[in-house]
Amino acid sequence: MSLNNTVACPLDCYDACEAIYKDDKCKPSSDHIITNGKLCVKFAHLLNEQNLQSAQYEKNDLSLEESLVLLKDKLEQTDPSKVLYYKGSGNLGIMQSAPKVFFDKYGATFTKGGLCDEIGAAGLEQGRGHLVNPPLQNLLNSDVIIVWGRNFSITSPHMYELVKDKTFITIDPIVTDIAKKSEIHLQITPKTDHELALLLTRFAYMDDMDDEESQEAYASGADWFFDLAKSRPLVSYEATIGVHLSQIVKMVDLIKNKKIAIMTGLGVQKYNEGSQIMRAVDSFAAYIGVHNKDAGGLWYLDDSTYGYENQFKINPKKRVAIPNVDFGSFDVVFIQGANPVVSAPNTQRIIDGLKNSFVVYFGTTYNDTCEYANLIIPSTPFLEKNDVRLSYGHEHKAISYKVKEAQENTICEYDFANHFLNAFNHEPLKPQAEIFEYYKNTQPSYSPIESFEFIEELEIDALYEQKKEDEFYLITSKQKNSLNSQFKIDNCAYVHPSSGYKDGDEVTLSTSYGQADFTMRINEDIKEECVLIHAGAKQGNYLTPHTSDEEAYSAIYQEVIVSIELS
Ligand SMILES: Nc1nc2c(c(=O)[nH]1)N[C@H]1C(S)=C(S)[C@@H](COP(=O)(O)OP(=O)(O)OC[C@H]3O[C@@H](n4cnc5c(=O)[nH]c(N)nc54)[C@H](O)[C@@H]3O)O[C@H]1N2
Ligand SMILES: Nc1nc2c(c(=O)[nH]1)N[C@H]1C(S)=C(S)[C@@H](COP(=O)(O)OP(=O)(O)OC[C@H]3O[C@@H](n4cnc5c(=O)[nH]c(N)nc54)[C@H](O)[C@@H]3O)O[C@H]1N2
Ligand SMILES: [Mo]
Repeated sequence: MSLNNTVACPLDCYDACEAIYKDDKCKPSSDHIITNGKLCVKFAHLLNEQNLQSAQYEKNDLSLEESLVLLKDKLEQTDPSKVLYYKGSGNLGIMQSAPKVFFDKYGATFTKGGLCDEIGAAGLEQGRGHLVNPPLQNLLNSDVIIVWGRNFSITSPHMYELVKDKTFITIDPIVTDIAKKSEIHLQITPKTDHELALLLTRFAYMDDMDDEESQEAYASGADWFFDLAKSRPLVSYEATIGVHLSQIVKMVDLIKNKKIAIMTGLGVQKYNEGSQIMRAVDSFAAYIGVHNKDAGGLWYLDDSTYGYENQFKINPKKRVAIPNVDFGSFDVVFIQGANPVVSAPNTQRIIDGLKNSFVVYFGTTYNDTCEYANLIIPSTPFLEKNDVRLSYGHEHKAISYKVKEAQENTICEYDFANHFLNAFNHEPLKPQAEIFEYYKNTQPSYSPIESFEFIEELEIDALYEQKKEDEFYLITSKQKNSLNSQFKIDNCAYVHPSSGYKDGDEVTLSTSYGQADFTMRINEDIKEECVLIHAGAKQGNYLTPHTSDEEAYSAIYQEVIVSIELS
């Protein structure tokens, strides 16, 4: 065991904190700039998790060794292309990628796209080639922070803590925690952020805020983008976006001549044309010259491995899009660190598919998906394995040393990969210490945006044109005390008092994809005509589409209209 005693929070979160392990306890690190001497409630929940103690086959305990033999036999008997490798984001340490190398060499089918940020990432990459957040120092140097489709203080509480005294503007259909702390809150109609970006561009132009100098330095197509912004009468935006022009004037006043940070999140992109929407937001940012300065910039969930050489390179022959993967069409489904029964879209379809396949679950806890697993292999919990945690929110990494002996009957992802590489006569991975040291010691330098192309046309079907008066937009976003489907889950549906429902009403929600029962909660913070169901709610994804967006093979959780009936 190493004398080094830092551990990295493995949870899927912008913050990626570091703790010090001492006397059987985790204390927050004060040296890690993001953690800054505090840990959050989700980390505390993680430490209290009931981890899997034993492998299981058809709900009966067996030894780890027996479970690995069983899996080997099963893989030998199956046509590799009929084996699906499905990885979630239960742990974001880099060692989680080790099993990919085995499944690639074996010839399994992989997934493509994602359930998270991939749509927005595609939009940003189209405009600027790569996806790298500005340095954290730029955020600290900014004057005004525009929080755009992100629940900043809840989903990245540590990053928020570092800048909480700045001036905030929030763009969100919900009166979020950060909206309450903001100078201005634009309570926008869902899926109209591209329209808002165009409207802001118009006002910025009128206020001489277009930054021609920086546009010339690295961008092309600003004129086309401005033409797009001009193509509609100003007042027509009020009705569709649901925001008064006076608020836009106020916002433009507040950001003029200021160093602006734009913190974008998943909210703008959970739609079929989410990549276009995100690119429109980024184009507004480029128009007013937010990029490539030493203060401010635009942040999203970035490619945290940018600048590193991938130590787990793969080249799968076949991939299937993750939102509409049909588990039932595979003979074996291997699920690692994911809980698709709650987190993936169209729950009924997921369950039907899992029932028709041999399901192997490789994870740390017994989750909803384990109910449908034929074989469960316990993964070693994070305190018992070496790892490096990169962040998609900022450039600071966290190092995780093995601080406890691994529990018997568990196996870590690296050892799992090598075990099967060996069993199938493939070359082993590089030594784990070498991979660990590489990620620990490599520090890619910041890559600014080299060239930027403004979005020049937008083809987006509005949800407001499809929604009937008595129907609702679906908002599904994160909750404070849970991490996706893990920990403390709130299963209710929230609506505005104007909906006419009463607190505690039992209702059935339906969409063209499915239906489910909920208890209603009435809350002034919800925009009228919206229904909020948190990520991780057991029933939420019975309502969501199992179709991919137009660009990134990724899930479009909010591309639905909801009907509500008292049950
Ligand atoms: N506490 C907690 N923290 C987390 C997580 C968690 O589960 N719990 N999950 C982690 C993960 S996996 C991720 S990917 C990140 C995501 O973190 P965020 O990017 O903050 O994502 P969400 O919470 O899904 O939604 C962001 C906001 O978008 C708003 N929104 C919805 N629709 C629209 C729209 O059309 N336009 C605009 N402008 N806003 C809209 C929602 O009301 C919500 O406030 O958080 C990470 N951090
Ligand atoms: N309705 C709706 N659905 C959503 C979202 C939403 O906003 N709304 N958000 C989406 C987003 S952004 C994301 S990222 C996905 C997340 O979806 P998933 O990736 O499926 O994540 P979780 O549901 O948190 O399940 C993670 C599981 O990982 C396991 N695990 C934890 N640590 C380890 C480990 O060290 N090793 C292994 N092998 N397993 C481990 C735990 O058993 C846990 O149950 O959900 C998506 N689903
Ligand atoms: Mo995510």
